[in-house]
Amino acid sequence: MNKAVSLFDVERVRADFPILREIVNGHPLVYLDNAATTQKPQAVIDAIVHYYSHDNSNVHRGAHTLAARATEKFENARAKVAGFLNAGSTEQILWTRGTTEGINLVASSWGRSQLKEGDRVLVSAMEHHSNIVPWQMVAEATGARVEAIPVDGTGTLDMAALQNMLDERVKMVSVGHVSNALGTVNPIQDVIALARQVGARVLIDGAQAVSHWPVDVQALDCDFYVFSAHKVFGPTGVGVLYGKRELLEAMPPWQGGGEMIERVSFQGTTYNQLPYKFEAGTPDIAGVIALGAALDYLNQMDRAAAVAHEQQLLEYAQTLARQEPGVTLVGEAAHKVSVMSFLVDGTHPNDVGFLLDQQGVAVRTGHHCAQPIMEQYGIPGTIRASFSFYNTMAEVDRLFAALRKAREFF
Ligand code: 7TS
Repeated sequence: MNKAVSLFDVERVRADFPILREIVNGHPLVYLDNAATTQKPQAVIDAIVHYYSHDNSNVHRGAHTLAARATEKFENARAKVAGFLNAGSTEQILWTRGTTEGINLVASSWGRSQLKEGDRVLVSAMEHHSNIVPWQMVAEATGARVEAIPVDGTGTLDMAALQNMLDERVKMVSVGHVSNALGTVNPIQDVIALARQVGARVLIDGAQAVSHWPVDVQALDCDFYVFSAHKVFGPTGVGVLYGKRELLEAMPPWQGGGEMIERVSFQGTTYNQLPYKFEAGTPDIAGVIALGAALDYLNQMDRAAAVAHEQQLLEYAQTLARQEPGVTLVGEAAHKVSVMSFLVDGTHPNDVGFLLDQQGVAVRTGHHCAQPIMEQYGIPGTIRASFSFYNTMAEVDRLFAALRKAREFF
């Protein structure tokens, strides 16, 4: 047995995730939809229950013990995220509702204040819609243009094309760290270095990366990095936007309301300091605290062993897929996370997804909010099995057994 696997006790890890014991349609659940959302360890569930049972209060406002307790835990979670990303300071960690809101915040605040007619924003052809549409909206408002960096048939970003596209009119390069539809890991360090040569800013959509390995925003030297708590074993409704301090300082507030102000009067309002300038209204306090618990959970894990286990799941699944008659992989970049998109001859992905679900196997089917790359490949969508460290080789076998059974219906 490989050393990495022997270091990783998958059964012990599975015991931490109560939902993995669920029976679905009469079968033990095989959860292979981790790119859509990850499951939550008991520690995260406990953090939410504990917060509402013992600490519930509004943050930064009350003059009482519970408010102080809630505020301390809330800000402590911000420090955990700063550590998780190796950000320079906690003031550079802003709470959002998720990746989508983080990108919208940057597109609206930075984009509307910085972009003008003729400016160019580059995104990759395999982006999630949430890293395309906010830029199209700001382009419409400012006269800037959104252009796609080409992606080849294997799902690999065309770096030579990117180099050719770059000129001084490119003001933003916004790319995913990892493609949710294909699993491709993009060479973002190289993307950032190229963008720097023309003075462009870089936003990295980390939604699909943070569940696999630690990220160091200072080493990357990106301008913005965004992710969602629910994709990193935390709750839905919370996300993180990291930004370089000088950019965040210069950006106008996005939403107005409580918390984001210094002083309000009808003569003129002044704004709060970072990070509160961008945090109008009561946040998802329990969610933020539970994200902190999710990061604690990850930090006590051997993450190198976890990702090695995921890579073994991917390799095994892709090997079986290549041997399976009528199955075609979609996305075979050299560097991938444990996401396997595929097609089955003579079937529609949605029908296959339904038949897998009947056998307790949860996958996602469709365009995965990445319609442009599906259109480029001339397909309506794919069947996507996305593996996390709590999945097993036996579950990969269950996927293929269920697939063979599903095919009997066609
Ligand atoms: N960016 C990427 C790369 C994503 O994978 C997703 C969600 C988002 C942005 C949006 O994240 P949200 O938390 O704001 O919704 N991706 C998926 C998926 O692949 N299946 O369901 C959601």
